Amino acid sequence: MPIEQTYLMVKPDGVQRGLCGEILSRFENKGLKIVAMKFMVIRKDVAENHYGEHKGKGFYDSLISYIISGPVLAMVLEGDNAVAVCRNMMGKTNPQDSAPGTIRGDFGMVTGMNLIHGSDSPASAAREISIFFKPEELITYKRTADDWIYE
Ligand code: D4T
Repeated sequence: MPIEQTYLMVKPDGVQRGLCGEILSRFENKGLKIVAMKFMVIRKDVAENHYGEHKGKGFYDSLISYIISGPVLAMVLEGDNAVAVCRNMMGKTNPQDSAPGTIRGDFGMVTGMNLIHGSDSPASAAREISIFFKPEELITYKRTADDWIYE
């Protein structure tokens, strides 16, 4: 499997509920490597770019106002097959359908407040990383724990 980078974001409800540490811990404990991280309030034009594929849908306006309603914790994580691994850890889009043990399954109740965003493909990850981070903000380093995470 390929080493991939993926874009993850604790959404405003996750920040307001004090779940940044809990959510980040899950990814760290799993073995994903932090490559970049930023705490910010997303500008409206940036949110519209990020969620461009949903423009015109019924939930689009509320999605945009929600995602810019408060700070988010944006990050790039890296690992073997990281996009799919992180999506599995997040759970289904509707938290009521998400399996227990997933982030949305354990902490969420409705789709419009589903705590976390994660890229759904390597192509989306590349696009989303470039929206939120400059190339020089992605940190390259050797993590000694990798010798005990990967064979
Ligand atoms: P994100 O993109 O936030 O990681 O979520 P998903 O990849 O799991 O889901 P998505 O792209 O289909 O939806 C993006 C975002 O819109 C919200 N949403 C979605 C909503 O409020 N109502 C809806 O009916 C749907 C489908 C939730 C996530």
